[in-house]
Amino acid sequence: MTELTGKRALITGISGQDGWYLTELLQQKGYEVHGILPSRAPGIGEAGPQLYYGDLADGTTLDSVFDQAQPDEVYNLAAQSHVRLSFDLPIYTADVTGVGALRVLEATRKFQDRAGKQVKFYQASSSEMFGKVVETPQSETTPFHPRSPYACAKVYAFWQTVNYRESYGMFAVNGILFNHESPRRGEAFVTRKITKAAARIKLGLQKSLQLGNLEARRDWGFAGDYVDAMWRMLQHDEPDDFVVATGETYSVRDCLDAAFTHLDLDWQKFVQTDTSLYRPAEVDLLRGDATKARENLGWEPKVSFARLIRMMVDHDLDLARRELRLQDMDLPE
Ligand code: F7E
Repeated sequence: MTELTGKRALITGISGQDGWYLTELLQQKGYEVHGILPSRAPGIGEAGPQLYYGDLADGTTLDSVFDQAQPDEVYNLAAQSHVRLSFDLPIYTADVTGVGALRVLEATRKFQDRAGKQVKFYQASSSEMFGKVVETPQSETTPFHPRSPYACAKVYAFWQTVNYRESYGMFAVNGILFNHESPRRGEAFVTRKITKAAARIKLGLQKSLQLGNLEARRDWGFAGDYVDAMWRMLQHDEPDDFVVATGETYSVRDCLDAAFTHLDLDWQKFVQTDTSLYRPAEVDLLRGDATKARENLGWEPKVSFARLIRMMVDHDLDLARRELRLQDMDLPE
């Protein structure tokens, strides 16, 4: 591995799942990591990056953060990233997820001029942009058909990134990442909701689980593998856009099977469907083709779907055991 000590990275959304894994990866590579987060978050502080408070809905502090962080690479991971919630908060989502990316791009362009050095920009684009898919598997050449306010905002940010590359010659890239999960995944996303519930049901802490559409299919990978693809995109000779995916697709039902079977439970006894958890428009099936990333970046996923779900269930079982002990001791958490 090349010695990279001395490089500086700025990560927006550093307190999210991907921000945490990316911080660890970059620190291992000798980067000095700086990050923007909207409020105090547990976990990431322990990793030791330099933190700044900021919200992409308010871009006024970005210039001064850039001047302090002096980044060589910028990773824009911040977003209102929950698809279902984006139907309730469409304008906020457009502002943070769409225009927020433009605010970071513009701050990067201006800082690049001030600093007189190249600053590389990574945009967290999403497979949700393919939405009502026109072909399967989806690749870099598949047209977009977004199906939610979140996906529309991501399409806007995608094209702004391409335009900054083409208009200003910036090293600006889009990683079109398919769903990626881990024990650090937010509890409102379906895999984590399932693994947490399975573990709590196993220990008698919960009796049932309410879910929406069980037939939806996703290409689920491990977040730890996917942040490595982000970094590789910024080390590539040319700025370009890449799909990052496993090439396999599973249903929510398959995820239930994998999680509950790992704990010797039959999910059918505990799961109820709740139509209020359905989305006004659903993305039925996603499966990515990451050939371009494999051939050009030498990237490939290492963790299978089955191993990923087991890893998440085992982690949530530890948390549930801790919850049970606290309950038995009648101590506040
Ligand atoms: O839903 C179905 C739901 O919320 C997956 C984000 O990171 O990945 C994520 O977006 C599927 C959908 O992820 C529940 O209808 C059923 O079909 O885990 P999710 P997502 O919407 O695919 C992409 C790549 C992103 O960019 C996003 O930021 O599961 N589903 N029942 C449910 N989903 C949730 N959340 N909760 C349920 O109860």
